[in-house]
Amino acid sequence: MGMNLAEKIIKSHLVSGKMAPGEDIAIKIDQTLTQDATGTMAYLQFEALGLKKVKTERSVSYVDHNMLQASFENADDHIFLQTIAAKYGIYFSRPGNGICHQVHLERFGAPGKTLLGSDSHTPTNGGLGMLAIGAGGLDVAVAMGGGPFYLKMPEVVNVYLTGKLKPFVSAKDVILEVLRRLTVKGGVGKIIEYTGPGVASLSVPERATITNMGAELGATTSIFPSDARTKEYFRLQKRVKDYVKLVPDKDAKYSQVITINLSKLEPLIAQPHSPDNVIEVGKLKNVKVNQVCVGSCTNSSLSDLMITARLLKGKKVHPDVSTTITPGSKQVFNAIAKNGALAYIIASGARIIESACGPCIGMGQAPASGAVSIRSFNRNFPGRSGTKDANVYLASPEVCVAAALTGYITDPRKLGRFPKVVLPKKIDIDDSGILPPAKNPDKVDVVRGPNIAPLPINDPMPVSYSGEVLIKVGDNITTDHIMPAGAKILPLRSNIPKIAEYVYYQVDPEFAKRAKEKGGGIIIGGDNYGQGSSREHAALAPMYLGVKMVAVKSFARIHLANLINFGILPATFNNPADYDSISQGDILEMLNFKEAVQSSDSLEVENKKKGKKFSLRISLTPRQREIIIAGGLLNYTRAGGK
Ligand code: MIC
Ligand code: SF4
Repeated sequence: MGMNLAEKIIKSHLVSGKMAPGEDIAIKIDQTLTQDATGTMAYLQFEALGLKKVKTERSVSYVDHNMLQASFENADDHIFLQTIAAKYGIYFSRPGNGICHQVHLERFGAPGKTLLGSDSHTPTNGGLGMLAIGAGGLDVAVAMGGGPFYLKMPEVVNVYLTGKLKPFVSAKDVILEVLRRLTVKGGVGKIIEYTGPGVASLSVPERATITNMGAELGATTSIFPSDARTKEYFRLQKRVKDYVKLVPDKDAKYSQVITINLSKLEPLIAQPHSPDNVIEVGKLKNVKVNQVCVGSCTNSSLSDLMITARLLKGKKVHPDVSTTITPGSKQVFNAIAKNGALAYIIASGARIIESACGPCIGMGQAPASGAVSIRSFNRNFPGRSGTKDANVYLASPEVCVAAALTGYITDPRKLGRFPKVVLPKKIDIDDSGILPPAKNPDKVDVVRGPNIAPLPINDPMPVSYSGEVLIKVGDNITTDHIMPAGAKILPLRSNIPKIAEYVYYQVDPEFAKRAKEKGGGIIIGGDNYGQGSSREHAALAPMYLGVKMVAVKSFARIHLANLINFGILPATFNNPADYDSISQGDILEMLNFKEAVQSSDSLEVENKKKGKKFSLRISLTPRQREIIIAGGLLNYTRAGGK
């Protein structure tokens, strides 16, 4: 029987398990990437494994998130990351070199290889036929140490593309359409594989926009074939040697087929506060815009910036709109500087930001109170921009420019004719921003400033447990709710005791205080709990506060793995009425806590306050059960667990 693309790559990397959807498998990881906000923990964890050097084909450490240096913290992190990379055989992409996913696509991604990254948008590199998966930092640390990555064999869903995008309709609209159809939880347990005659009309950066924002579907990853367009991209990047053709077999099977006719797509926009809240731009009337931001790992490629510049050429941004433009990498920045496109942007009155995540993660450019912000980014969760009551919309660079010029959400087709954008056949390739590892690692001292706190270690699981419900939340809770980022909190990523003060800060500022007073406890949640970012701090910081169990209706993939990695028991409700019956402050007693994890799929719970008994479901592999009993993956690995 023929194989699809995802199956082909998984098969050639399979370490254990059966490739049937839902089965537990382990795959070999060829490359890893980290970024600074998750990287400091990942490298402390790698260090704790006690190895001399990474065992991957290529591991790269990027600095792109914590770029504001308002105090010593971020600078401390950068020096730590640079020195630890040099010591352990890791390439180091310096601050200013660009956003991890964009730079990895340009310089390291390779068709047919596997990539594990401590960032949920790692699937960006699926745009060039790579199996690229986001994970928590500890999973990435283990992969750097040569360990396989464990996951459930996903179903493979086919998005079959026909036709060709019309002017002013772009790759962003393709993924917004997929989000509209599948929703933010529609991709859980799935790989989204793009095929069909429409694929050839999309360049690698356009494909990467689509695979990038596939993260918002909750998908394990998204992938495109590697074809003539891929080869063209490798030629531009002067690394044709990394190109291999990779296409699905003609008789490949998929669990579901979704057809999208590119010719029929309209400019789309995701409304506040979820990436799947999608509507045609033309349907929104009289929405006044205060801020526009073009950039982020979704839409900051050379073609995105060239289109933005050409649409701005000879025009001025509206006086009421604060407009920022971020090139995704130094390569893109340099190219637009050399070909003059940057001059059009500057002359338009837009503000240029250095190549980094910036406003996407609330590192600067927080909108004004109650403002409307249109962004070419991938997430518009409440408060993520840094302003709690801002209304953030997500759209293509074309839609962003239309809003910047007119001051209203506007269908970009009203801007007139689509400019002819000719992309250069040649660009400067300059890897001086990527430092190779040291030739003499023994001579490198890892520099640890005061912002680098030691790793907290969890205790093994208790035999029985009785704890208070510290908080009860609803559906689609994001890791931005659980462990917010932004300019104030993100710099504390290397310091768990400090960052733990901010768990659930936006939702309930008293949470951390209460958790400490009660000596830990339990979190109750709804469906798709923990969607969004890969940040393991959303598990690690609750662990530090003594959270022992998170019981919800269903979990998002990466957060579930992170809870297990840090020894917090993830359990699910058998019955929605049990969820309904629980309130914050209830005491839940589980006399067979450890025994259930050892050997059962069911955990008996008594709600002491309500005098009610019910059971929770435990769906864990034998290995995951051992990890939780040990108090987390680090304890488990140190004790010789594989
Ligand atoms: C994000 O887009 O939410 C982040 C910030 O890149 C995160 C990683 C992090 O929280 O450090 C992600 O996507 O995984
Ligand atoms: Fe950075 Fe935003 Fe991309 Fe996350 S989504 S990696 S914060 S640009």
